[in-house]
Amino acid sequence: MNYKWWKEQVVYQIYPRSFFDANGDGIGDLKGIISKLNYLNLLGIDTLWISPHFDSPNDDNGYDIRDYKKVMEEFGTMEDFDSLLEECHKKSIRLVIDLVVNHTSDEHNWFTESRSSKNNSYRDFYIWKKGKGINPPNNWTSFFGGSAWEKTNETSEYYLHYFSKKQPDLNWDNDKVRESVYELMTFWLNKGIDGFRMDVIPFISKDQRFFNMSKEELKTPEQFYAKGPKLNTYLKEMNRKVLSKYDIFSVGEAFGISSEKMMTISDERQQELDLVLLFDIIRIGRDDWYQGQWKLTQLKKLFKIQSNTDQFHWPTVFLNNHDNPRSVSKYGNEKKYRVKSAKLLALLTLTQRGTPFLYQGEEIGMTNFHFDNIDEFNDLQVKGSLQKVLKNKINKEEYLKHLNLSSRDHSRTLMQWKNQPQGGFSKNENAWFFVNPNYSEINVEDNLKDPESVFNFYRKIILIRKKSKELIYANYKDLDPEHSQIFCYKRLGQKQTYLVILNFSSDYVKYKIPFFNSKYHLIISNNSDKILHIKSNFIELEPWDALMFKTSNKYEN
Ligand code: TEU
Ligand code: CA
Repeated sequence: MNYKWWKEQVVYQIYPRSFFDANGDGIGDLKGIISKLNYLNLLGIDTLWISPHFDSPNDDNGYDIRDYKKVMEEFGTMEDFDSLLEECHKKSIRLVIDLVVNHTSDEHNWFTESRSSKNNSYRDFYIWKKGKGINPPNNWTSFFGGSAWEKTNETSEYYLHYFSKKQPDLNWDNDKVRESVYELMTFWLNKGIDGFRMDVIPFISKDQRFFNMSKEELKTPEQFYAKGPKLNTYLKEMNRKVLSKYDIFSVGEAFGISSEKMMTISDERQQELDLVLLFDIIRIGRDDWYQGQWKLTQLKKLFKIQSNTDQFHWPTVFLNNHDNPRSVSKYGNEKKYRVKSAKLLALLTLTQRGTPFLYQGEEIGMTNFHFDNIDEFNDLQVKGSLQKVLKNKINKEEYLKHLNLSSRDHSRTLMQWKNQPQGGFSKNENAWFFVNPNYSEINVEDNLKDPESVFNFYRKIILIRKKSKELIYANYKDLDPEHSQIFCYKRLGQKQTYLVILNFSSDYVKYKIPFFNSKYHLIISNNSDKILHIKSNFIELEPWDALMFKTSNKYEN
């Protein structure tokens, strides 16, 4: 096993727009992040990843970049960024930024040049094709609704956009595009940032045949787009020319790729990316906006796949991000057992094999928001998909019901700091987005005061992790893959073994622990630390109980 700092860290993702508004204009900002660094330090996280902070017209909240070397005005200035970096480093927090280079904004000057004429020197920065009669060049679709092609008046050709039409895809087959990307990466690296989270990185290489997708492929375009022939080549080049020259880490968002492909991208011997954010777990039961049922046995299977990778791979573990619903609402019980199940999910995330990525608000058990109406959503994907939904004869109520389970906006409501208007996020009554009305019960201030809070539970486990490299690097073994309510696994270290038992249900369960050992002692639980030793291999589990035991390996087997 290769020891690396980025395997041992706990990452915390911030969506700056919703985190904290320091200047009272109703939009979160960089100064807001700076003012909360003590809070993050207390939680014990090592690395911050901030969602895009660059100049943007905000068609997709910053994932459409107009100028890669300028800070979004609403978020502050370059001086603010520099002091954020400095303050993070003073507190030994690493800062990772979002690299969005599959596409730019259509307002980026590369694109305004590119669209202006066929012989402009930036023409080939993007992908331009002639239409087929009155139709676009092929049947590729955009994730935000409709065709992935948009025609412009200037030259009557179409450009490709996998996301909104304000997010034209860059042409990575053009050497100058790749050089420009490496140059902007170097700009930020020379400031001293500690790494990149790479947005939809599997999509950068396009299949140059531009064939139509088959009916099957149209169902999951992300899998098709992620199969571009030169992905590995370009990542190797990027690594050689840029990444390898700095002591940083890279994590690729891997929407659309299988766990097998993930293995090629994050294989240490291949020198491409360090880590990959695989989507299988976070998308369990999902089909686009549709959230179906899922089973614990399926979830366990997915953890098993990513945790049992060989020594050349290091997985990531995350149950939340800015594109997905709140974990306690999806995997836990957001009502009666909210606190307990949020703690269970904390124990799961922080004791699996891999680098954990937490998302703002998760550490206090924030829940999904309830939307009454489709017009209440901010996310452009909601309106973008509406046409398709209606065309497929699904009524609006059905769509809304699923959006209330699956929408990206659940994670984008305001961070809940205090029992105050706007949840203490802003002094401005007109913040850019909703605050969940449950901020009166769920907020940071109350969490800090209560020793039994979700926050303090996260803090405790993070501390346990920090003190034990053994736990971090231990092997993973699912002891009971077929049980429908209990997730029971071991982490087998060199000298110590950890046993984790999670009751993923609101039932009382009498459980027989497989491979019992009487020397196990409890090191943390979400049930007032009642059970200190397991006396027999039968254990009475209460709803959403989560326990971790430890033993010395001399008692194992
Ligand atoms: O998202 C990748 C992505 O395609 C999905 O996770 C996305 O949420 C979409 O809804 C799939 O249906 C990344 C960013 O995380 C996301 O916020 C951006 O909107 C997207 O890329 C485009 O940059
Ligand atoms: Ca602000």
